[in-house]
Amino acid sequence: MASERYNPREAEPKWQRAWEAAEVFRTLNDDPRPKYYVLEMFPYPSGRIHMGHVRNYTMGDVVARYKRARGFNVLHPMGWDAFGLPAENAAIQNKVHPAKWTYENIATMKAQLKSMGLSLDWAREVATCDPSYYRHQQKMFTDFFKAGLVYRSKSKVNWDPVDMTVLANEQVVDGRGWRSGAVVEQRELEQWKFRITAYSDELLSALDTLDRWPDKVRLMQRNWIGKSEGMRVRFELVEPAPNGDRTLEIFTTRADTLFGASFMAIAPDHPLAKACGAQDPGLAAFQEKCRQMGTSVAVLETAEKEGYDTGLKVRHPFLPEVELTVYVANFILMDYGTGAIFGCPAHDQRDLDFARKYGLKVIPVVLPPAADPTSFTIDDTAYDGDGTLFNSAFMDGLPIEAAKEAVARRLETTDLHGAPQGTRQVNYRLRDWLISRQRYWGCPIPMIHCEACGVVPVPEQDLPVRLPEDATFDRPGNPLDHHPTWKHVACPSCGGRARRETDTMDTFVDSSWYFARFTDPWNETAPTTRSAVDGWLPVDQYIGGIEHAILHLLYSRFFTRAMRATGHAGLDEPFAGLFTQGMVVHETYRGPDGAWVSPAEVEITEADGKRSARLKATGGPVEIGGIEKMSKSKKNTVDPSEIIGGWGADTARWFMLSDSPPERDVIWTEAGAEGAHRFVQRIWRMVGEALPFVSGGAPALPADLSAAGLAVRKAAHKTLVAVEDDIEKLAFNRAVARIYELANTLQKALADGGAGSDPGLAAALHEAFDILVRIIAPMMPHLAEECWQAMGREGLIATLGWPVADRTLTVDDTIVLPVQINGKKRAELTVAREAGEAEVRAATLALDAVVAALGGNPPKKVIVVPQRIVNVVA
Ligand code: ANZ
Ligand code: ZN
Repeated sequence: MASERYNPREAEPKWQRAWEAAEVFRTLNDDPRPKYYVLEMFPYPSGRIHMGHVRNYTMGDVVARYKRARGFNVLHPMGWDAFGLPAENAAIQNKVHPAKWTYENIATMKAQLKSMGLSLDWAREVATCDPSYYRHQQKMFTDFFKAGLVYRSKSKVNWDPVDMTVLANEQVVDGRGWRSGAVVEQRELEQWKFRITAYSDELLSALDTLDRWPDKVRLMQRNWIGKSEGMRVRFELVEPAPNGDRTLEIFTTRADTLFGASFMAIAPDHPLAKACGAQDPGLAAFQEKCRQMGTSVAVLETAEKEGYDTGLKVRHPFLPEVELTVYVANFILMDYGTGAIFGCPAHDQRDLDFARKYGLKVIPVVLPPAADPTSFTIDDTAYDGDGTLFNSAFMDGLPIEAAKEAVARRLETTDLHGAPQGTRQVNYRLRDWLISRQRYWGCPIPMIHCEACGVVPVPEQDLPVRLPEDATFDRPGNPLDHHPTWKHVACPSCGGRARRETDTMDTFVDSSWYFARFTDPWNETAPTTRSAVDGWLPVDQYIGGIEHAILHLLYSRFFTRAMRATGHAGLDEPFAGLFTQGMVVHETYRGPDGAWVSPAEVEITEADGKRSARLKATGGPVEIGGIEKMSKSKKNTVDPSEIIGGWGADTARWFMLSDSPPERDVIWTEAGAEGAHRFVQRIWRMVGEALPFVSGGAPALPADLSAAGLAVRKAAHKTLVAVEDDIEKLAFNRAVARIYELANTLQKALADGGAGSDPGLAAALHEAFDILVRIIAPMMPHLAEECWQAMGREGLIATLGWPVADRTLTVDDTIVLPVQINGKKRAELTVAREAGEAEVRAATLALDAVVAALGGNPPKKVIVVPQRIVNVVA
């Protein structure tokens, strides 16, 4: 058998069938063993799996198989994030129904995932587009509504007038709809929202408890929630405004800089701006211009700061003689703070840009440490660092924080028209989550509009509100809205004529609770079963891409809290451990005409260390470009099915784990995959060569093991312990490297040929191969089973416990000391850890290198630094 090559095309499907027949990966909720929930972010069924999926799911599978072997009741489910725009676009372009398109893709991708040999409990599969899933989402929506966590309000949205739909900020490219190319308008529409801001503070503070999340993800969430502590300050208008207002209220985090104020600015849609615009056509035109620009962060950060003088003035709170002009400015947002600010150009860059443009004063009030107050000036960079106050009356000499406190106390106790002039205020950048989408392929929002009763939730017994199957996609706008009958219903409350909500939910809603549904997907009457969801959650290890670091994770954290508030779950945090894996990247290629060509079309040759490429088909020249994230647009993708169909799943899995730390990008190369495959074959060959010693039952280990036998045992047990540690830390590449080392050691031991006459070594090899095959099993499960069978072992490795390491073998009882001769390192000495000075000295002088250097003369000196180094002076 040693000469036979391992054939993954036969072995892999065979073992997959064996696992399935034995229901090895079926997970029971009432299993008494300790639970372990490992989950990878479920895929969008776009058509076929890509290498990113292979990497992500391989990592999760290693953890799942390892934890199973360690005695946990492992939950490792899979499903489909199946609603979304691509299905609807396919319907428009190819005249295929979104459901058909989606379910066909699911079938294809499921077969692909199965070919990877993932240890998934497919019995728990869910697809979010299935009424058996979304009915429960609708139930929770109505529960959230009743709990005040869902509401409807007017919101400014990006409106694509050609596609007749609302666009997310990311779908607006240079002010135009990403698909239609039409100039996007800002419209006020009634939209459904989740009250995520009810949990702003909790979502922020609980980040501190997520100690198994990457710091960078926690930081991104922290910034997204954006807590800022500041003050609301009311400024008195010198003349009452056209709408009768006598004060203008602003929000600031830097009340300490009040003496540096040189203007006021309000948002274009601030009530005061509207009142002034009604009387000033120039202002109205400016407001319209701002409206067209939109309010996305990218736009606000890059657009030139512009303003329009309203003619209004306010009085400075501490300097009654100072009057500040009120501008309408394009960089002030209405939905943050109060939609109004005081501008302090010296210490805020936007304010400085604005002041320079309109020739306003720049008054520095914070002096950097060691700067000279008589000469310190601001040119074109605002100073936002630390310092002490100056030019600031009662605050002079105070550090910033103390100055904030001083000014707060003063404003809180100053009266302005019967109210304190200032109040402390905490603000969050986080906004409520707008979930309305004017789309067909999403979860219908289960609400009914009745003229008499208002909005009425669809009663539970009428759920699910199913999508009509006979929708049409041949014109712009929302197919649910066009549908001739779907939206016409009787009001559940008064029985009168009413209209269904035709908006569907943002698909992020679907993915905000799927991890909870997996815990009991069979429950037909409720979204969750409390014993199951509370028993399984939190997910012990969640693995996915960094692109979901903010929204998906934050929404899921919100949803879990909302589920708790409505009795659907009993905990706050869904994911105890989070790991974000790097991307799969690949070289790019351009053909003779400059167009991208795929790796499959390219032949690479290497001559004199230089790589060159040409087209396989025509021999035409190909330019080798940079290494980039695999993407269809650059055609630098590799099809997982081709890899799996050719080299086998284990090769793909092994390579995905081997080359880089899992959090970094991994470069997919043909050579790397080939190397992984060589290793697969090498393990197989070694097992074949070792069969005389390793087949059948374990021989007893003799008490007086030979040195060779002991070395093999030590190598095996050390590797075992290290691999355990690596997998626990998700350091898969390190585990792989150690397994390579062990394979080398075992290969050498076999090659030395001593095992035939050394029963101790033979027994050690028996044990070592046992360990080797079982520790590769989480990574290369098919190969492991095949080897296990060849070695004549019983049962499936997939059902076996993890080998138990003998810790006495993993501590070294010898040490290696460097030996220097006249100050230069010339040799190494291996001695017993407890060896005394005399012993070390004698052993040193017996070393070949030392004997040669001394040339028969006695050494002038031998200095032994115990446990560290030996110096010989010749
Ligand atoms: C005066 C000031 C002086 C400010 C200074 C900053 C530096 P964060 O930390 O993000 O909360 N601001 C307040 N409301 C705004 C709005 N609706 N649109 C645009 N900008 C707004 O930022 C708070 C600061 O952002 C506030 O503090 C205010 O400018 C500005 F040296 O007030 B500051
Ligand atoms: Zn009614």
